[in-house]
Amino acid sequence: MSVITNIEDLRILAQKRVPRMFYDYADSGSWTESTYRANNSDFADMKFRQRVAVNMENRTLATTMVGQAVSMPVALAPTGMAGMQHADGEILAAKAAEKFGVPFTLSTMSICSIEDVAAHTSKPFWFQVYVMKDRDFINRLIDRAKAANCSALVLTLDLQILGQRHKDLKNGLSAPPKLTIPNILNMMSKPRWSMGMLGTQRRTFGNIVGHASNVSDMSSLSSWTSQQFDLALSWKDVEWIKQRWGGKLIIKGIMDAEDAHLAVESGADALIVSNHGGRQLDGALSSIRALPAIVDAVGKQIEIHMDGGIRSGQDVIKAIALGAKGVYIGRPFLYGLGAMGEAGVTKCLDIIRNELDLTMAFCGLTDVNKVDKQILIPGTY
Ligand code: HOC
Repeated sequence: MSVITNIEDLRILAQKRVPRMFYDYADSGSWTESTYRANNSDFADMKFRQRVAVNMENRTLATTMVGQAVSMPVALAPTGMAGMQHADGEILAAKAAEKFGVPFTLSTMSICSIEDVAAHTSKPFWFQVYVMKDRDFINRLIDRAKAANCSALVLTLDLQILGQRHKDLKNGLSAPPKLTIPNILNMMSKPRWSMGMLGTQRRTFGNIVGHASNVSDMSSLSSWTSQQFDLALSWKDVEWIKQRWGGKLIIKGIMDAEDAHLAVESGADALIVSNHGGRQLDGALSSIRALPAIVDAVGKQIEIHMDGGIRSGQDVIKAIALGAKGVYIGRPFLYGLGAMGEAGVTKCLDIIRNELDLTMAFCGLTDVNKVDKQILIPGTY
């Protein structure tokens, strides 16, 4: 690969450099992957109004997400096992995000722990939790996130059961990978990745193994998930977590206006319109198609974020135009991480920032806070 100019270039490089099991884990959806594909393709149907002879000087992308200053309305999404795309992946991504002035969200299912990331960064990052049966473990995670000075908690509500992902089952996904002959051969064909992993101690779930009293073996992820995640999750648990955490709470996985109203009632500060990157309910609407109804329902009461399918700054500005205050990118930064470590995440953010900035100017605006539906052609969104 010569010059990297877009997110697809990073994806191609990551696919070459990351072992198949972990590349596939990041870059797949559930069942037929129809929602996974629609998340991105539905953006392409939306068209911009091009404006000319408008003063394009002094443009700004700076705004806020849950009251916190961000250099552009983009956060890094919580993504499981980022530390398997590249050794120390969560630390590297958090460092790139910090330098860029955008939030990094550490997943509970990360390889590097909350403490690992806190030790290598100097600004607050965000932390993501699920509702697991073991409430003491959630209490301990919340205490650890507070001790690490995390400035927002993201609560995922759409993963109490795991959507079936064919590739993960076929690849026998586990972290660290099981040392079968096919896995060893595949890892040997990825020398940069393998050398990095040999140079780090962080090869399994740092927030969980050694911290949750009932967990010693994470080798079968899907059976672990089905044992640990609480199927009886209710909005009472959300209220409990809000009260236990006491800080900014962002609820992730809202796709329905009725649930959006309940999220408002639970006391959350923001919600994320999300179908988990098309990894859970295959056949659900794309996030960008679900966004307008949720903005109409509760947009005046709660801050609305979205994720799913964003591969460019053009996609970011379309989501902002439809009422999102901020968006999250998952796969784009994982591609960057797998391709080139911290430099790849920085490259990803740089690409998205430039595309967002130039597209805003082409649409005749200079301040991202002024972006609304006026930049889109009616009938295309
Ligand atoms: C297989 C690991 O959000 C995902 C993540 C984390 C899932 C936890 C179980 O894969 O979509």
